[in-house]
Amino acid sequence: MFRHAIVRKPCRNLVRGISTALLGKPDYEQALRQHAAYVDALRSCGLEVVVLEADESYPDSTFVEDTAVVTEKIAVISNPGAPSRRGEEGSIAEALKSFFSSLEYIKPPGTLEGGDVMRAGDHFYIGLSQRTNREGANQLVQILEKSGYAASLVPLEHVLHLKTGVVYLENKKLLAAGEFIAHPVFKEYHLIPAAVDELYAANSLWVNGWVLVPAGFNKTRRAIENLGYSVKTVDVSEFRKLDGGLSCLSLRF
Ligand code: CIR
Repeated sequence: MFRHAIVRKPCRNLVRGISTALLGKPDYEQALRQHAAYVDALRSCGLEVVVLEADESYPDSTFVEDTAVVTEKIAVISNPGAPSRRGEEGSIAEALKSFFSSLEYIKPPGTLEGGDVMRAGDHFYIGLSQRTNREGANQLVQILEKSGYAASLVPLEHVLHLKTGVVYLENKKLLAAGEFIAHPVFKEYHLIPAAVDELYAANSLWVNGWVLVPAGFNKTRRAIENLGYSVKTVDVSEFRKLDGGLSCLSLRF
């Protein structure tokens, strides 16, 4: 169960964020409203949410998930692989110091973004992506193993981050899309495929028994409901324009 979340309000410079989505520029006011509703949804799942002020120096800084890997035992500050995102992690480290007496760090030449790290129980899957290199992933494996966790590496083919395409819904269930549907590394799990025309909905988010699903992806929402989960839909259309999804917008621990 999670008790806390850290989020950061989107900044006006959001429109300059990295994007491959070809969905147009995000609307800042709409992004602010959607972000506030996202925070409400996290609170309604029982989380205490720290809301950091926007940081105009970093267009993508609302996607805080990429800046750290946090569990009930450890907080690891990442070294983002995207040059324009390097430095976002500094203020996240400051925020995490209120919860952890010491922090771990991914150090250059290692790069790692938290979106590439999926926890399933005490096992962590780390995607090797354009953003997370083998050196960064290996540093994280060492830190995790020191704390009693296990980890394995998953080379990615098409997606931005591991959790763009696969998320853990607890109880041995994975919601997956595209390259992860028949991936041998996940064969021990019960796999729920996101609908083929709803790949974006693979980035849904389990929070304390609820599953947050992006609004507008009804087939995937129904598939998750049919498993017995209570679903909350949250509209994140403005963040989707920057390749971001529900998990990207918070650190949960
Ligand atoms: C980026 O390309 O870094 C941002 N525009 C989107 C980050 C999404 N984060 C995530 O999947 N964890």
